[in-house]
Amino acid sequence: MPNNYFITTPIYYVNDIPHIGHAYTSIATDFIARFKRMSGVNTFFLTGTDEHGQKIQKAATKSSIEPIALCDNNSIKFRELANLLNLSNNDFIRTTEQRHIEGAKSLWSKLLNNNDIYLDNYKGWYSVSDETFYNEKDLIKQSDGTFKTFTGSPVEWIEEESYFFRLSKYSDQLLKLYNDNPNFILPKSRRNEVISFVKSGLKDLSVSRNTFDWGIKVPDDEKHVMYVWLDALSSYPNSLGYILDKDSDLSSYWSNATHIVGKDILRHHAVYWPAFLMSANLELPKKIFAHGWWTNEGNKISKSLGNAIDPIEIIAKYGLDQIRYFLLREITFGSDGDFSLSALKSRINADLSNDLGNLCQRSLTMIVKYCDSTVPGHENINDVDKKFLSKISNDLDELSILIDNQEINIYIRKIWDIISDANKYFNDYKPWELKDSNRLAFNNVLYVTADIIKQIGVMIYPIMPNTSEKILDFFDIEIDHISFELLNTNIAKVKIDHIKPLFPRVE
Ligand code: ME8
Repeated sequence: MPNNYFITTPIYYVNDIPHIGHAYTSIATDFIARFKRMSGVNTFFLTGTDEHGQKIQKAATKSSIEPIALCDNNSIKFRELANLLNLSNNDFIRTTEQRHIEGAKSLWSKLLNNNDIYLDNYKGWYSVSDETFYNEKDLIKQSDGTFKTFTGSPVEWIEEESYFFRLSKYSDQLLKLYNDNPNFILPKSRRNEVISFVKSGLKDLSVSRNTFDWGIKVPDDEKHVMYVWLDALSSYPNSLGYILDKDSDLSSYWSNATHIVGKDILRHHAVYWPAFLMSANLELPKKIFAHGWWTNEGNKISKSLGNAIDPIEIIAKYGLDQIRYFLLREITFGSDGDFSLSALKSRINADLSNDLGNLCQRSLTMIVKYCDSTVPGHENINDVDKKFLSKISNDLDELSILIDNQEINIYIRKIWDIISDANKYFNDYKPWELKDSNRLAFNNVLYVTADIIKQIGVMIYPIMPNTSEKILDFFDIEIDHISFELLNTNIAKVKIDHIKPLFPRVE
């Protein structure tokens, strides 16, 4: 089996501009993609935009423009955000692209050929904001008698002719899938929610709409457009050309696919999506990971509250790597968390400026000042130092397991434990007291500290690629082909000619 790995973010709706929640999912996915590539895995990372459906059509009407014009305008903003976030994505798919439309239609035909699609009438609740059909029992009744969804969105009652997918037929197969593959849905708490949902009884799913026309036309019945989720989910394999051609150049990536999503859209990915693929006789993804929800200073982030955090603004103010670090470090990946400026500033000042920045600054400046800018040799290294320097290499397997379980913040904590050990090492040996009295010991402390800084530079690459590049550049190491091999690069006698502060403190 080829050493391939496919990882995706959700494809984001273009009814509005991106906010911090989108940036979060993308950064976390980028972290995993970069880590996998460093581990020598051929990684294909997909992101993109979801451009059909009633929500987009309504937003376009509101702005008095054609839906495609709205899509073009806002899709570019998501693409620009991907650049700004320094995402290492291999593809950016738009659901208005022909390659996607053909793949989505082909998926529909496969479901139809398997006799899983039939025409009937839908009568029930629909949330345009979530683009989701809801059973009344899954809605929250408010004091004024109206209903809202668990995501807080309003619902409307709709009645229209619709094609249905025989979702109910797949209940047992889905439960078997979850049972046979305990890591198919992570984290575990969310897996349990999905299992309860399926066990509570699946109804057939409406998979077309005919009261508006902004979507992919149903093959052979142009009065209907495909339900936007059936359309959108197929974008993942369509990026690889897999639905149209299982033997396409990139199709083999599909056999090892991981979808990173927010908890709001887990049901679509963990229930509808595998059922569609089972019906179409296509391979299933290997893992669906649902992360938690960010609030802003304790409040739900929503357009109506006017409190959406603009990633462009916050990055301009605090720096990209600072924001990447904060988002990945602040909360357990999978749990909810709160975005507060005080927490952001304290992470920047304590973890980045003090712990990492000062470690580099004070130790490497000593090399520049007292060692003719040259990293000392390691002739005097003792067993205790050797053990310290081999810690990261020895822990690599354990760190990889953390990433396979999506435990990103624990990975970061472990790297910061090493930074703290390095600071302690430097403080305990007090090289400033040794520089005249014991040159051998002085050189040794500076060598060991510089080497551990180099290793930290390698390990922070998935978190903060720009900072990683800056640190490795101190030692003249280029990161074009970054891999864990760089942990072993010998830096003795390397010339260091410029030490720039990494993270200015913030007020
Ligand atoms: O659902 N906290 O697109 P979308 C954390 N087009 N993550 C958040 C967040 C928050 N407050 N707000 C949004 C869609 N997200 C569909 C997906 S995939 C085939 C189709 C992130 O623009 C999170 O990943 O509404 C969430 O699942 C996603 O943005 C929803 O993006």
